[in-house]
Amino acid sequence: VDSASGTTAEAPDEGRGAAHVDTRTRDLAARVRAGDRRALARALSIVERADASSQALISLLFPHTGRAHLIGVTGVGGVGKSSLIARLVVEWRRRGKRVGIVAVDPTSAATGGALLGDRVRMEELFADPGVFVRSMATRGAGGGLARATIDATRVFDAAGYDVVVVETIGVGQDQLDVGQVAETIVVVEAPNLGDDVQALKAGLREIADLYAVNKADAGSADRTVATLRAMLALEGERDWNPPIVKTSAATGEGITELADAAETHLAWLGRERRAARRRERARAELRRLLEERLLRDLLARVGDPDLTTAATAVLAGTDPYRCVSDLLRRYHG
Ligand SMILES: Nc1nc2c(ncn2[C@@H]2O[C@H](COP(=O)(O)OP(=O)(O)OP(=O)(O)O)[C@@H](O)[C@H]2O)c(=O)[nH]1
Ligand SMILES: [Mg+2]
Repeated sequence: VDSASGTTAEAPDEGRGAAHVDTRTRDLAARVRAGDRRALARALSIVERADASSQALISLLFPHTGRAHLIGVTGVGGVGKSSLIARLVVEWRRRGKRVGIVAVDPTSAATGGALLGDRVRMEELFADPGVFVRSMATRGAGGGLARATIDATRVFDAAGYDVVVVETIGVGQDQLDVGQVAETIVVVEAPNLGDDVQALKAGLREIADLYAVNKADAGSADRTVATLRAMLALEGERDWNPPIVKTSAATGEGITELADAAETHLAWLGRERRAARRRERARAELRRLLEERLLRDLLARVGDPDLTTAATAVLAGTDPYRCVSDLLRRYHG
């Protein structure tokens, strides 16, 4: 029995909504909503496990979500995502917003001390009651990671955080697809030798709502901005033309503009586009959850003896596709 929620992983209380949730989980959810940081940390640990015990918690918190601005910050390794977020946090705090951060790359929050030396230190941010940083282990890559990250943003949202930032490398096989968790996606690029824009090569163009060309203090950012602009121009006018903001997490250049651009994007989204994006995310999540659930339920029914029998049939000459079809017919209708 899980100590936090009182439900067992083996017999999840799935599909019954929040009606049957035990008092300890109710108490935890209430404390999360009341802004209790220890409860928040605990709730995040529960959702990080992405197991059955997180479901009860989320069903209690879900009705209180939908207020936060969900911002994804993505870009290839080392472009300055964490450093930029640290700067943005200061700006958002100045604007009176509470900020929750989910760093999907486990090295991110952990290297907080290395962020631009002493300038903006994660520890200082940790000490601010209006900021909470949480890094997500990538061990549960794939569905588990997506689920844990989505639910972590829900926990922050229900806890009343105004801005919830998800830092991630972005798209890729065992990476979290940031579009699944964010409504405003900031793609961070850093100037590099040559004319290529790494974010574009990494397939981040389709998802970018804003571009930050970071490390402007280190030179040649103008060329990167020009290259990016030229590439975007080839695509012609769109409903929303992603602004390109030149930033430096080292000097603070462009941070106000970047925060403004994120707000402008949210305003542009408005109620309707926001709902449309939410619906798309819900569809993707539902599909993934269905896949997970169906697979688990089915595999729970097809027992080892069935597999042994089928394997014997394969050895006897029945092809494996046929055996699988037979098994599915038997157990799956
Ligand atoms: N000169 C300069 N260095 C920067 C800037 N932003 C970040 N850096 C440095 O670049 C390195 C990587 O910064 P991070 O913020 O950790 O980059 P990241 O994108 O979060 O990296 P990963 O999470 O590992 O993908 C660090 O040494 C930073 O100090 C900047 O604007 N100017
Ligand atoms: Mg980082």
